[in-house]
Amino acid sequence: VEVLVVLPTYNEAENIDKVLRLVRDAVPGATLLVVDDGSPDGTAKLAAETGAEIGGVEVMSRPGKAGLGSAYRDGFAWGLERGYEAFVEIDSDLSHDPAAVPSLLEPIEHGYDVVIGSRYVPGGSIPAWSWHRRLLSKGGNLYSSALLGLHVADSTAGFRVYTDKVLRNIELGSVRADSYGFQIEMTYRAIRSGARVTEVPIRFVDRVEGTSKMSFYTVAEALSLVTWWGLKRAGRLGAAKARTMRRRPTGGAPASG
Ligand SMILES: Nc1nc2c(ncn2[C@@H]2O[C@H](COP(=O)(O)OP(=O)(O)O)[C@@H](O)[C@H]2O)c(=O)[nH]1
Ligand SMILES: [Mg+2]
Repeated sequence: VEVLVVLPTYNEAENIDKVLRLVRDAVPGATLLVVDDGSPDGTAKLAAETGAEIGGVEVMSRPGKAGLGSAYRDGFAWGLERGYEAFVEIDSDLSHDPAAVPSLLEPIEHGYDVVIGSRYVPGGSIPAWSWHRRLLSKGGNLYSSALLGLHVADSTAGFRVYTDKVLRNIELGSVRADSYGFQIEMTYRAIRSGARVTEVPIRFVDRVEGTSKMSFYTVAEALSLVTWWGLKRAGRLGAAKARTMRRRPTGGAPASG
């Protein structure tokens, strides 16, 4: 399959050269698309320079910081127009090991539509995070799974692969969340669209260079969106149940259709 690796960047000057080389080594045939939001530290220029050396690197320069979710939506749309078949999401800060990309692509060859690089399946790992950082990540995952019926251990993970088919099915243009909320929304939409989703274990490491762009706002956004989607889902499930009961007032033969 034709693989597009999308790397969103905002001020990743210290990481971009290394991550591009490692991704290129891991998936020699893939195209690497850097989606940069006018990083003041010159990330886009550095990406283009590395690209000139290693080949197969495209740089999309957007005018200002518009968020991770928006960067992926633009990157995916770019790739869909050009006929790519598998879309890899990976952070550009080396938290996700580029060498693991082939293990995420493998299930796609076996018919899966979405592959999540998971910290919370056997073999996966997270760094020595403080208890409150752990609680936030684990708690957020449990809350999302429970409210949205996801049956996924790591719905906030940002190391993944999607097929072109699933990206077309989920109506990318109307996805609205950013950051963690974006990952959860994509998971939820993919599952509702009937996609086959699987998780493969990954080792997540804390970034060494540069700083995190994660903020309290993005966590609050994810939390409120999940609650809102959960309420809508409960409403739909309740309405469906009421319909079934109206159709079968005596508890006789199951209603058809
Ligand atoms: N294009 C773009 N990339 C972003 C933006 N915010 C974060 N990123 C990138 O998304 C990836 C993950 O962000 P990071 O700050 O490491 O988040 P964390 O791992 O949750 O702390 C990194 O490659 C960032 O450079 C944004 O607004 N626009
Ligand atoms: Mg990071």
